[in-house]
Amino acid sequence: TNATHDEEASAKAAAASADSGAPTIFDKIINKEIPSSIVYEDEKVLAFRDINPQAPVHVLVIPKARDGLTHLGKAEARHGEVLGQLFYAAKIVAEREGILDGFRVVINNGPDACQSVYHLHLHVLGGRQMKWPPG
Ligand code: D5M
Repeated sequence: TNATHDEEASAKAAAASADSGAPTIFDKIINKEIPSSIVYEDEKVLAFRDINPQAPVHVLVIPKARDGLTHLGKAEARHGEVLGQLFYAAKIVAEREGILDGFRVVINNGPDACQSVYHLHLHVLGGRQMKWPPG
């Protein structure tokens, strides 16, 4: 139908613009232009509380320099170091938040995974019993 066709067309348009490399809200957070609740920060990585928490602890870990990493699907060998730094920062966040006994690290990659911000980020979730499979 036309309605289905329109929905598909607009979904494709949204997906196409989604990883365009345009600045995201996270740039403003990195530059402290908008407030965030920072849990951990170093030279390369910033971790702050998700504005729409899905668990008692829900922290986002991002690279300060996106460097092409709109999403994990854009990862190249040269990103290996920062990818490692992100995972290590996730562990520091879990430690600081007291959830080392059980936490989840999630990356939503692309439209089919409902990614909404195209600046790579790890979700660190915990503080409650996690379920499997996730939605
Ligand atoms: O996750 C993107 C996440 O980013 C989503 O859980 C909301 C969060 N978000 C969006 N804007 C903000 C601000 N301003 N502060 C904190 N958290 C924010 P995704 O995996 O792309 O769906």
